Amino acid sequence: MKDLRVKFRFMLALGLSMSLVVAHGQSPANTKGGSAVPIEYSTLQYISADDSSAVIAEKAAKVLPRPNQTAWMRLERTFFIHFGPNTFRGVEWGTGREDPSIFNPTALDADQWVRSIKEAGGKMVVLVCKHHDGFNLWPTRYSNHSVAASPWRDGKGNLVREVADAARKYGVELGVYLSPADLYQLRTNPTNPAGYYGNGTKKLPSTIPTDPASFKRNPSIGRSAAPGFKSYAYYVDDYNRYFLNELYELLTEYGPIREVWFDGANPDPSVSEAYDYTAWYDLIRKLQPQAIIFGKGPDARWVGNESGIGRTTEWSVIPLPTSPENFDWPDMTAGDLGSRAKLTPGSHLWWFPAEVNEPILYGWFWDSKKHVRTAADLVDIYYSSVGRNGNMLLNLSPDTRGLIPDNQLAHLHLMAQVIDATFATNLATGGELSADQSNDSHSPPRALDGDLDTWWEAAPGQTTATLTLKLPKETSFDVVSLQEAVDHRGQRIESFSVDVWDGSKWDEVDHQTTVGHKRLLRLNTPVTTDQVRIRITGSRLEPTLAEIGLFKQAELVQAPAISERDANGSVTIGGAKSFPIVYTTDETAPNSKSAVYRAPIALPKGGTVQASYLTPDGRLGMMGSKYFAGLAPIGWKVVHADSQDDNNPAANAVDGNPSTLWIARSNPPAASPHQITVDMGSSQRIAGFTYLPRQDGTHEGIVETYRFETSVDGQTWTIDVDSARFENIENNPVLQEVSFAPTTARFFRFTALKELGASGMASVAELSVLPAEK
Ligand code: FUL
Repeated sequence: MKDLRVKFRFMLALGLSMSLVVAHGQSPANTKGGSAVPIEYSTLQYISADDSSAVIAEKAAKVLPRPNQTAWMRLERTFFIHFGPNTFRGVEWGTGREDPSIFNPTALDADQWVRSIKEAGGKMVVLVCKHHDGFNLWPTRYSNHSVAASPWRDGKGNLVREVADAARKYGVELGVYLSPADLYQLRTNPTNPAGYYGNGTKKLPSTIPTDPASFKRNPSIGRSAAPGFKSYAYYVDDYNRYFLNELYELLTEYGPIREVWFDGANPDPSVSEAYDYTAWYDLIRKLQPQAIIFGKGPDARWVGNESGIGRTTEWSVIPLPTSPENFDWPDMTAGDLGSRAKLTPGSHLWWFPAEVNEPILYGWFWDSKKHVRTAADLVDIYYSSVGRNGNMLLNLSPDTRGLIPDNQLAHLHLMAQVIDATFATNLATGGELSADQSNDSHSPPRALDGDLDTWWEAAPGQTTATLTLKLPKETSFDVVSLQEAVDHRGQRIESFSVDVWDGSKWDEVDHQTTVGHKRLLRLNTPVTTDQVRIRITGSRLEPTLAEIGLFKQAELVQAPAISERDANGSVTIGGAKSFPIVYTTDETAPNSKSAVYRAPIALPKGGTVQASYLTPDGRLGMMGSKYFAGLAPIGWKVVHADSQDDNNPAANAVDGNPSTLWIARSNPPAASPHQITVDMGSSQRIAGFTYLPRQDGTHEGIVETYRFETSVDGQTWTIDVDSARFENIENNPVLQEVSFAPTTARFFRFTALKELGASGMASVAELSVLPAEK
């Protein structure tokens, strides 16, 4: 009985309904004494040892999203804001030792933030309310380390309030990011000796919200509950009580909250603290049942990178090795998370959609040196996130004024214009959709009615189907949009092709795997036809389509392609269009008078190439942009490396090719720490270096902590940077640029002091140095 009660409490904590409990306990084998037991739709299914492959597929097809997920998936375009002490220090991760006086934006305008998001088609803003440094952007009752201790608005400011007010004004939903890792509260933080994090206190009966005056003495004493909310009892230690009280404040004082974002990252794991996720989830469900719990939580999963790239096969139904109430929600970064091969006996099938987060800068917090992703890149990201069955969560970074700078806004607005213009008119509307067979209650026109809650469905027993769309007239399009009726029928389609009629035969223009909430296919060149065919070639159960769309991008939406820089320091530009390409290398946007591209561009000292197509009537297409950091390795030689893998020699670290690696082996005779010395052939005046971590999606050997030294003669060495860390490199392995005092050197030495992964090897895609003068 006790067990059952505990289980029921967990289920409530996860927001599961009783229907789920019944479904969870159903006869999993689907047969009993020879007679078939129907498999009901449910938010959770369990695969038994004796389930046939057909039963497994049916169970996977009958997992439905929970109500909070339905609303969330339909937001599609959402935004993050990272702003805090890190903004003022130009770092990605803080230390928790920052003086709150550094938080002093001079012109902060949350209205500008949310207005920009609204204008960019954003449906939600997730505000980082407390990052890993532990500084609170609202005047919490439970810590002095907050805006109240800063000079901003004379210590009377509340940034969560300002963002919440602006969100309400613009009809944008609100989410909150609250970092579980908290360096200010860390027991070992000398600036806060009374820190709660990992302080080893006993769990005590605690009323949430706790009376701040008796937080440590007797936390069973509560303060008054927020209007319209109740108080709750938990049995927790100091840090979890602190965290629950912060959650309580954020979830009761700022209106409806759509998402609570739990980051798994922890810059200082030397002190351990057991997060009481069960209590946190329970409190969230009680205070804001419609909220999505992201990341370290049951409702939405990190796609696995911070570059905006979803999987081409992206299942929202994910097999969990244990029941959701007992699962600890690790990062799921493997390529295949949900194919049939993964649906094995003992799995609990759970709706767990992807969220695809990416910063507009090459980093989460603003710094004047960080480059902005171009509108063309952002449009690509839209297709690789929303277009691959995931929500897009694009971060904007206000600067030290407290404003989103113009260079971010320009690209943001152009991205939105392009996307909005592309999807303004569904060219399939008015067409006649038929299917080779259909369920009587779900005829083809339902996939063209603009309503996600009505759908076409294949006839009972059919798992393949052909739908034919006859267009009223010849139409050109280059984007195909498909949406399954996931909220009513789950995710089913496993493979499909799109064909167009060329007047005498069908030509296949694309073949893909999953669809889910939304799948966008972007064709390289537009096709013109009066008939389109969608062939569903594999499905877990009768396939469905809630909506079909055909769209046409503006002519010059795809930017010219800028190559990597070769070993001689040259960059080439190419593209699918026959128009001339104009370009610049001085960071200004190209215009009709800019140089016309004719031959490879020499960039031996690094720089930025920006390029657009130019039409004969003087119109410019979208701009492509690529930044090349540091000196090209012309004439460079590796003079020493502690070791090298046979297929990944040390020379690869300075070959100008980002896709080849130097891998230093972990086994003898490799020295530890791993080290490489490079002779640049002649003396250079330099002021920094760059490290490009491997870009192949693997993290093994990526250098996290390093030393960088320079030398004139290869004998006497100067340490330019020692024991420094590439912050957040595990989650966001982008190019790292490190500046130091200008110096003259012919040799440099890079030492890996700590790498990611357990194998003990180090990996480097490229190393270079930054010239003191460009
Ligand atoms: C990461 C964090 O470490 C970054 O600083 C950022 O907040 C990003 C969204 O998540 O894991």
